[in-house]
Amino acid sequence: MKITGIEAIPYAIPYSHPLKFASGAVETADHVLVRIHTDEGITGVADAPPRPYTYGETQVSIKNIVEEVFAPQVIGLDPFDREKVHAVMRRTINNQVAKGTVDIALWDLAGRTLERPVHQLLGGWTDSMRVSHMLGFKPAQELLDEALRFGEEYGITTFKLKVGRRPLSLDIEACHVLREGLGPDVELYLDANRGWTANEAMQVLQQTDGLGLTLLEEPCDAKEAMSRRRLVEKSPIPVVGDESVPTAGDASRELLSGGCNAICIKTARSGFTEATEILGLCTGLGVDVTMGNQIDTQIGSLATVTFGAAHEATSRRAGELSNFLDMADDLLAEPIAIADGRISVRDVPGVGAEIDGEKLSRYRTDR
Ligand code: MUC
Ligand code: MG
Repeated sequence: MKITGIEAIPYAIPYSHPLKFASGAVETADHVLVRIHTDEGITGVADAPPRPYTYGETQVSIKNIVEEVFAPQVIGLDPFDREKVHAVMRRTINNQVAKGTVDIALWDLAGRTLERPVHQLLGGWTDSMRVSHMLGFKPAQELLDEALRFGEEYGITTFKLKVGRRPLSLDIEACHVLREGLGPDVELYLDANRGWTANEAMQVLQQTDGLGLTLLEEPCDAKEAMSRRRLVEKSPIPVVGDESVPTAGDASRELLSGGCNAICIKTARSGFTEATEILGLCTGLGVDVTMGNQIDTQIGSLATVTFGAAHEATSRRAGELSNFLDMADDLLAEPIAIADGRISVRDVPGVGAEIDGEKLSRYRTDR
């Protein structure tokens, strides 16, 4: 079997409810659909969500690196020789989302060829994940209303609150209002997207003590190595690395230097292959993992649940899988359903993302 071509198709779908957080905001899903074609007529597909404010990749840069740099070196290779494709991609540093998307498309291709679901090829642990919903910047009462609505409509009982605002009292108040309004049984954790200093994060932890928060994600820039290490040592809850750990090498550096003691795995920027390496590192060291969301479409969310449900360690905690609900539309032919707070994997060959051709024609921006 040979790879005959790679397409990177830019498209744009607006958000009905844009998400705001400390490092940016997403108003439109300016994503790239990657399709890897083969001489056997089987195609693998995956979605790339550029996040310029986080990783420096844009829709244009992802399209270019995939079509102009990776594709010419990868065409002609057997798609099952994944390590050879990775050797090509490793020569280029960074560009994690572009690389991750090519990797997921290769796994999708493998699943479709072998006629097996990819969650089984990866590990086959279970068939669904609990869903954690992300709450963006809003006044405290609106956050509570949103959480209550998601609890009622979808059965979701885990929420990640976006924090990192100044004055700190904005987020501290939001934590208190949410805990008061949601009761003790709902899981609440925080993600500051580097919005604070490590010492500010410490202050927030002190002033939210007793609220039962479970995790603190990316409180400050990982470059604040000394203060961050002090925060990790003193924090009563795990400090999760997210944008500081897109690769296995980054994860090992942050864990071993004490910059974090839990890891957020995102398939959008690590693919399935590097996510597997990161997961192995975490289980070996005995640190917790979460399955994160890069404000993914339904295609990206299917990839996350495919990886998350495949392994025991990634399915212990709720996965961040619900951001697609804030989009006005999606390319997926058969929409994802959230029932009783869970999303199921698809029992079909590959990752299960069938694309609606009419929608792709409507939303693609290159024609
Ligand atoms: C998150 O967990 O940080 C925000 C920016 C990004 O790249 O991902 C999101 C969610
Ligand atoms: Mg995060």
